[in-house]
Parts: sequence; C-alpha cells; structure tokens
Amino acid sequence: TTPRTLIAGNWKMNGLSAALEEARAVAAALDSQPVAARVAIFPPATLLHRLADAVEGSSVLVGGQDCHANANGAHTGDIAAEMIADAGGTLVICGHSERRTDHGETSEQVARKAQAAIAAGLEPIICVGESLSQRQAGEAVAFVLGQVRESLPAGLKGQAFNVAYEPLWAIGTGHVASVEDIIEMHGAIRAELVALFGEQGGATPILYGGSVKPDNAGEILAAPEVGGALVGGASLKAKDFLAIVAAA
Ligand code: G2H
Repeated sequence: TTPRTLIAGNWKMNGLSAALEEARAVAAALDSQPVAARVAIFPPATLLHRLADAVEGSSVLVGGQDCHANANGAHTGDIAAEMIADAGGTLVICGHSERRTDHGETSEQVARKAQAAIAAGLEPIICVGESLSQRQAGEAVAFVLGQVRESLPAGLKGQAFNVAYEPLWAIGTGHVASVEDIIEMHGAIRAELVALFGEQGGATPILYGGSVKPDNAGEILAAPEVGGALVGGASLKAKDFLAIVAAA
C-alpha cells in the first residue's frame, strides 16, 4: 500500500504564542473538511507542548525540529526525543540543512539522532540535500546518495520513517527546483532506499522541501516518487499551508 502523503510544516525559529491561532485554524479546517494527506506542524520547541494541546483531538500531528542523540544528560539547551514525545509530538526532523550548517551536524550525528527518535517512538524525517556548488559541479546525485547512506541508521528497518530532499539552493530563496530535477533526485533516492531497506525502501515517503508554495505544490506533489512536502515559510500562515494541503 502507498503511504499517505505527508505535508509537514516546519516553522523553524518563527512563532510566538499568537502563532497557536494558525495551528488552531489548520486543525479546525481539517476537522470540517478532512483531507487524504497526513498533516504535521513542527513549531519551535517553546511552543511544542502548547501547540499539541491546541490541536488535540484533531487530525493535525505535531513534531520537533531536532532532537539530541542521547536519551538524557548534561547537554545544555538540547532536547531529547523522549521529551518531544512527552510534549505530545509524534514526529521529529533530523539533519535539516540549517542544523547541518548552523550547528555543524554531520551525517553520522544525524543517524544517531534518527536512531534516538526511533527509540523514543517518534517517526523521523531525515533531511538530505546538496549545495548550489555541488549541483553546478554535477555532483548532486552522488552527494545526496552518500548522505542517505550515512544519515539513515540500520535501526530504521521495520520502523516508520521519511526522507526529505531539500536542495540548499532552494530553501527560503524562492528558487524552487525544477520538476525534472526533483524527479531525477527522488528516483535516485528511491533506488538507494530499495538497495538499503528492500521492500520497505520502496514505500518510504520521500518528501520534497525548498520554497514549496500554494502555486507550485500541486505540480511537485504529483511528480513520481514525491511522497509529501516539507514546507517552511509557507507553513506559517494557515491559509497558505491549507492551500498546499489541498493540493496533495
Ligand atoms: C526548506 C523548507 C522547509 P522553505 O528548509 O524545511 O523551507 O519552504 O522556507 O524553503
């Protein structure tokens, strides 16, 4: 069976208490008009618990933007996967390019985070993506497949997880990857997932992320091997986010 499309709204470091209204609006809209896709919101950690409470009883899923590889301990400022689950989250983003860039996260660390997420019962979304210079040098596919091999721990086998392809040059820039580029990369990732995980790898959702907006979501989500979208900027307003959900 084909897993349901996942539309994930990554608020990044945006959102104060007032933003809970946007999440409530998303939940109310989905309650009055159910959709086929799974819909998840990833607020900043400070809002995780309150957002989970705000959408409780609705179909909206909640997730964390990052988790630590360890279960607990002396790691000031970090958040354990179990804490995300305790706050009402069921998913977590691992290895977003902004974590890799801002915090120097390596694929090896990302794999440990994904393993920790699974141990806590969370469904990880593991992010990969090449830089503009790598794409221009013709190395995009080889680089991303290397990231897939290094960032996905063997412990994912038999567990629910997702991969997100986010070309760095398309994140928050308004430069969306062409559908041809997306099809090529998602096809390559699919083949790698099958090689790594067999039948399960053939069904693992591969999300696209990078300047997904209401006006391009339909075309991207209809492309082969695109199992959902990781939406940043356009997830902050319920109206835009719901338009993307409606395109799924
Ligand atoms: C890519 C994406 C969501 P945006 O990072 O993670 O952000 O849609 O703003 O490009």
